[in-house]
Amino acid sequence: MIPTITLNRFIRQEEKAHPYATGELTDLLYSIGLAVKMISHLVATAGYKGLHGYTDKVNIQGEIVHKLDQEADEILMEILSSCGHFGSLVSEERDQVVTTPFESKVAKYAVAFDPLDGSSNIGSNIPVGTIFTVFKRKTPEEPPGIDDMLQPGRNVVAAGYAVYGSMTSFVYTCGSGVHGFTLDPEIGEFVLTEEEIKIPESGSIYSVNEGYWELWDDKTRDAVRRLKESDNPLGKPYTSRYVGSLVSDFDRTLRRGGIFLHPANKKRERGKLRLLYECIPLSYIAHVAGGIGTDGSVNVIDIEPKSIHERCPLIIGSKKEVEWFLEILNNNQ
Ligand code: P6P
Repeated sequence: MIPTITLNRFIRQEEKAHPYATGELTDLLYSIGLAVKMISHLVATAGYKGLHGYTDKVNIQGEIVHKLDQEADEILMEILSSCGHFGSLVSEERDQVVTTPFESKVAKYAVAFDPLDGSSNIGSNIPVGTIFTVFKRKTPEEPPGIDDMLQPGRNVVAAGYAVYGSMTSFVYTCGSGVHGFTLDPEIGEFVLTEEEIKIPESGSIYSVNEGYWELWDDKTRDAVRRLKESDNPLGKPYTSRYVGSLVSDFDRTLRRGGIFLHPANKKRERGKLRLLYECIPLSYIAHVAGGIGTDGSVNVIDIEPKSIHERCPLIIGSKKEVEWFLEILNNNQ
């Protein structure tokens, strides 16, 4: 019988492995786990609660806000702003950084999240997810603000995501190992299912929306064409898989290897995905799991955000495929 190790118990065990841990990171991860469980229930029951469909709002991304985007954002904002550890909070759904009152009990951390990534898929029961990044605030003795968030991914103290699909899974890392959990709705707990997840050195799947073919530059087209033919690391055509929900496409890449990309194109020279709460957390997870995430030139975790909603091209997955793809983009092949 595999021992039932819940997320909270696992996080506590990780805390004990760090003699100088204060328990704050443990507590904030509990809060994130609670918010994710609440969003899982929200997503699972939204269909009959009239929560599919749109609000009358347009967010800073220029996207019509889904009712579920707003609900998930409110759950995360309420749980995380009240847990006492976050001074600054960024949500994909909010134009500005949200700060909590600057009191004597200093909130040491900052968090950025995409509350419900892929929500445009929700009506057709395609998995959606939550993605988060946690930083230590640069100047905790100062009032919180935007500077807390504009840090490169190498400064991440915790990153993770949830996938609300056939099961609700939760994957996170605090820098020493990437760990996976499954929500058991009967007991309301996330139970450990994989410890120390590693991205396979190489894979056999490529994942990209080829509808952008006409907008890509020639090198991107050349690399994608070669993935479909035999002049590539695999020596034969890769299998194509594309869900159109970042958490699903990344989660599959993390476990089975291969490459996912949402590259730059002629209409969006910095791509579609957001740096702070999509590309950095997933690239940090990929890095810890032995893979790599890049914007086509540099490792994503070396990029320092200049604004909280800036976009970033993303090429991520097994080192072998990503490095091969980079050589073509940078004309070494
Ligand atoms: P496209 C969903 O809207 C999202 O932000 C990600 O979840 C997903 O990877 C991407 O957009 C899909 O974009 O341009 O292929 O529809």
